[in-house]
Amino acid sequence: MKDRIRSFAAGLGINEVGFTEFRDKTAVVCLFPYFSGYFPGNLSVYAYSLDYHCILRDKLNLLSNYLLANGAAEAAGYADIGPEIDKDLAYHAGLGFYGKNSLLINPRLGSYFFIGYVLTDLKLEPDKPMDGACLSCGRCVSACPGGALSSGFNKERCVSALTQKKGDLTGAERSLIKKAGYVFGCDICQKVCPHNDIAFSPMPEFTTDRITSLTADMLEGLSNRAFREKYGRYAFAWRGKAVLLRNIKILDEECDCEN
Ligand code: B12
Ligand code: SF4
Ligand code: SF4
Repeated sequence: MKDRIRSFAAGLGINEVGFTEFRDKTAVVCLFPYFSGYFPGNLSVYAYSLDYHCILRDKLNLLSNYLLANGAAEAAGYADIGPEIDKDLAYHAGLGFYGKNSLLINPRLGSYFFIGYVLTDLKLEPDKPMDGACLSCGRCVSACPGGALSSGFNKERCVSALTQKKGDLTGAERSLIKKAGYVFGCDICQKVCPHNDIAFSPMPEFTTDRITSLTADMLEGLSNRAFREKYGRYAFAWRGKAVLLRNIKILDEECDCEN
């Protein structure tokens, strides 16, 4: 059955599938490679394409339906908002190892992939965690603009988190966003990682409808409704227009934000 599931998933373009137990269920964990190149601009790579949640949901629904048609009484797909930490599931399903940048790394895909899974009542033998570890070169730790990786992972100093934080930012927080140069997300700890020195082959869904940069001109003057209509299908839109405009302005500021 596991081989049949893997070959059905391969037909959906999912080539990395692993199995693990979660509570009394089996998690069928899938990796979705998304790297489609570094483009000039101020968005991080994961935010270029149409919202990955929708892309993953559609594929996981098809996989769930396949399981339901093949003996499962229950099968439901999750990405980002499921009951378990996605990286942990993927790690236990043998799909990668943890990097010092706090991301899961797969030897064939590097770290530029999303994780999604289907929880099902089908009893399938769990896979084993993968042997292997990140090269521990420390490049991500040194390159991180906020020092967020110096001892474990410090969300408060991660630019990716700051670009999504609502409300007023402190001078130090604004300074970090300016230093990193991103309006949404941050790729620095993945860019420098030698595990990403590979030939990527992203799923085609992540290579179309790309937006790689945002400017104030694109957003100013749009009502919230018009913003949703125009950009609501992109992951960068979920925190709303005001947060994006704030970040764009930080990047455009001439001053040293800490003063
Ligand atoms: C909230 C969140 C964020 C927040 C905060 C992350 C945090 N660690 O708290 C912010 C906004 C910062 C963020 C940023 C990013 N995120 Co994010 N994020 C999430 C989300 C939704 C939840 C994570 C969470 O709650 N963690 C809670 C804490 C407690 O867990 P944790 O830090 O992962 O650590 C636990 C385990 O992972 C494990 N663990 C951690 N390190 C190690 C090491 C070893 C050796 C072992 C054994 C275990 C282990 O132990 C911890 C306790 O159980 C997940 C999806 C999900 N539902 O899991 C995506 C997710 C982790 N993010 C993802 C991505 C792509 C990113 C970004 C690259 C996006 C970007 N370009 O900006 C950055 C990367 C930043 C970084 N260096 O980690 C992907 C990661 C894919 C991958 N290859 O690993 C995920 C899985 C989304 C997805 N469905 O694909 N993210
Ligand atoms: S995403 Fe950026 S700020 Fe966050 S840990 Fe990685 S390099 Fe540091
Ligand atoms: S940059 Fe080096 S230390 Fe950081 S995750 Fe990659 S291999 Fe590990």
